[in-house]
Parts: sequence; C-alpha cells; structure tokens
Amino acid sequence: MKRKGQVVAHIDLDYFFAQIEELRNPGIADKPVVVCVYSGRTEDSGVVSSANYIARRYGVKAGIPIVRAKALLKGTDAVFLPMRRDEYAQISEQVMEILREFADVVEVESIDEASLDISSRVGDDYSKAMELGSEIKRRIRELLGLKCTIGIACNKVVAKIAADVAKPDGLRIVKPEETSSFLAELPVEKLPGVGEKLRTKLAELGVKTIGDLAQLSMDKLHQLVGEKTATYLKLAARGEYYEPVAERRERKQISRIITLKQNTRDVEEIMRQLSTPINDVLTKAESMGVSFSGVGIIAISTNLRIITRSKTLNEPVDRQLLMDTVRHLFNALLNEQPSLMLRRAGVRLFDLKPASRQTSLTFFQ
Ligand code: DCP
Ligand code: CA
Ligand code: CA
Repeated sequence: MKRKGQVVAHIDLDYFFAQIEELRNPGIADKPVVVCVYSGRTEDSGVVSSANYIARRYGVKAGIPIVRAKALLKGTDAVFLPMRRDEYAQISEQVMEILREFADVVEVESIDEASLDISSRVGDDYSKAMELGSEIKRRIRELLGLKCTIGIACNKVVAKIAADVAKPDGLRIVKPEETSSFLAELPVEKLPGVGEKLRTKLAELGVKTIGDLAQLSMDKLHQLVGEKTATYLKLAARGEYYEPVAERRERKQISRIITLKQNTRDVEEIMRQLSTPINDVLTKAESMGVSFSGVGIIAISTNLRIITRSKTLNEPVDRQLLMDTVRHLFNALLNEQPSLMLRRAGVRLFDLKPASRQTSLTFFQ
C-alpha cells in the first residue's frame, strides 16, 4: 500500500449505454436519448439506466423513474429505448481488449470503466502519460467510435476523480505535486465511497470538501464509519491511497478484431484476413488452458455501426468447427443485410471452461 511512483490511467466511457444506441442509430444523436430498464409491470414502470448529455440538460439521469424522465422531456423529440445489456457487455469487452494494448495490468472496475497501471510505459514522465492518454482516446474512438474520459494520476482514486471532473470527452492529468491542491476544493461526495448518507453526516461536522475530510481527526471519522472505511477515507482524501492496480476477474471471453485491408462484404476475403486473429485467439485459449463452446463474430460497418452475432455449440470447439461457425455467421449476417459493408471484423470465443488434458492434446492440431 505504501508503493509510490505509480502512474494510473482511469478510463470511463461517456454516457455509455446511450452512446452505443446513438452509434447504432446516428439519427438520434441530436435528440435526448434515454436507455431504460423496463420492469414490465405497467408500460412505463422501471428506471432510467443511462441518458445522453442532451437528456441530462432536462434533469434526466440514471436511477430516476421512466415516468419522471418522460415528464421532464415532455414536448421534446426524446427517444426512449430498452436496455440491451448483452450487446453493451460485448462492446465493453472490446474496449477492455483495446486497453490491454496500453498496459500490462488492467483492472476492470465496471462495465464501462477500468484502471491501467501505465508506470512501466511512461516512467514518471507525465507528459508521456498525457500522450498515452490521448492515444488511448484516439484508439477507442477510431476502432469503436466511442468517446471516453481519462484521468491520470498517482493512484487509482485520484485518477478516477480526475476522470469524473473531466467528463465528457476529457483528459485530465494530475501530477503528483498537484494532488493535494486538486483534491482540496472538490465536494467531499466526489470521493469514491462517500455516498449520500455519509455526505450528510460529514456536512453536520462542517466537512464539505475533500480537503476538509483530509483534516478531520481520525477519532471523529471513526465515530461515523468502521475502522477500515475510516482508514481508507483518510488516506484517499489525502491522495495517498496507493492500492495497486490488479486484474480482478477471470476472463470471460477472448477476442481479436482487425481493420480489413479494404472495405468489403466478401466472406472468403474476410475469412482470409481473419486467419491470423483466429490463430491468435486459439493460441490464447491454449495458453490459458481453456476450451470454449461459444463462437462470436464482430462486424464494424463503414459507418462504425457495431454488429455482433454468436452461436453456442454443444461441445468444445476445435479449429475446423471454429472456422466453419465464423464463416456461417458472416454469411448469415451479410445475406441478411445486403447493403452492409465492413470496415473491421473480429472473432470472439466465449463460454470458456478449463480444458481437460485429453482435449488440450488434440485440440489445436
Ligand atoms: N448504469 C445503470 N444504472 C445506474 C448507473 C449506471 O444501468 N444507476 C449503467 C448505464 C451506464 C453505465 O452503467 O451507461 C455506466 O455508468 P456510469 O455511471 O459511468 O454512467 P454513464 O456512462 O451513462 O454516464 P457518464 O458519462 O456520466 O459516465
Ligand atoms: Ca460512464
Ligand atoms: Ca462508470
């Protein structure tokens, strides 16, 4: 925990679910867009999951009832859409794959955010870190068409706050020597872990800013929260919570996407160009010691629409079955959408299971 000299980049996608819907249907991007979780009880029961920035100007935000959002947006040409979580999750995985090119350790913190330890890439040079941050933003924009915000600082907490204040489409660098002054004036609820309840209790003690919290005595803090939380809050408020960036969960899928040499809808041409990525995912599966029964394709159109298709097989998939399934999925997609022209194409393995020794011996031949 005492480790200093980290450089951490925190990435958070802007209005993530709503942005994906805009990308899928660019005609709605100049309207308020509200992605909803319909509970199904009555037509409009449920809550808002994500709102674009136009909808937010009317006070619409995640967590409010759909009925309330409709009232706030009455008289506008707002678009209400149901949440399609599987698709967002797949796109999230693509974002995380891109991030893995930029750091040795990537901690996926939620569907739309991750922390990267970029120390080994930039040393302690924050101007290099700034360039790396711009490059990450460019790549995600270029490959997936998505906007994100990045904060870069000396630990995960400060990097996350930096991203939060730089939203949307921002890049904010907080050099180590700027950490205290950056945090000091920010409202205390900007600190991850300070929710509405704690904010109210702290306000009663006159603690309004993160700087105030950094000054609060440990005894007083301890009266409000448990010892562990008090220790975290105290260190975090001083910008000194140095928990290392660590991979959190097992990988659920393996994927590779390439930019095609030229835009095409010729399946055999796509298959030829996918032969290296297919080898790569098989090698990766082998090195992880897993077999898989899910095969997916990713198609990104010339206007950056992301389309995914997948198939779950009953048995562990070998190379031939993988190729056949990928070819079949592209054929079906392109037949179904006669005007679709592809700019990028990819392959995805999922339903990963530990491979038995028996299968792994013959699996990749
Ligand atoms: N989400 C949700 N319900 C919530 C909060 C979030 O379903 N109460 C989902 C939808 C969001 C995604 O998680 O798109 C990421 O959450 P964020 O809090 O990062 O919010 P956004 O990405 O929508 O907006 P921002 O631009 O503020 O990051
Ligand atoms: Ca977000
Ligand atoms: Ca987020």
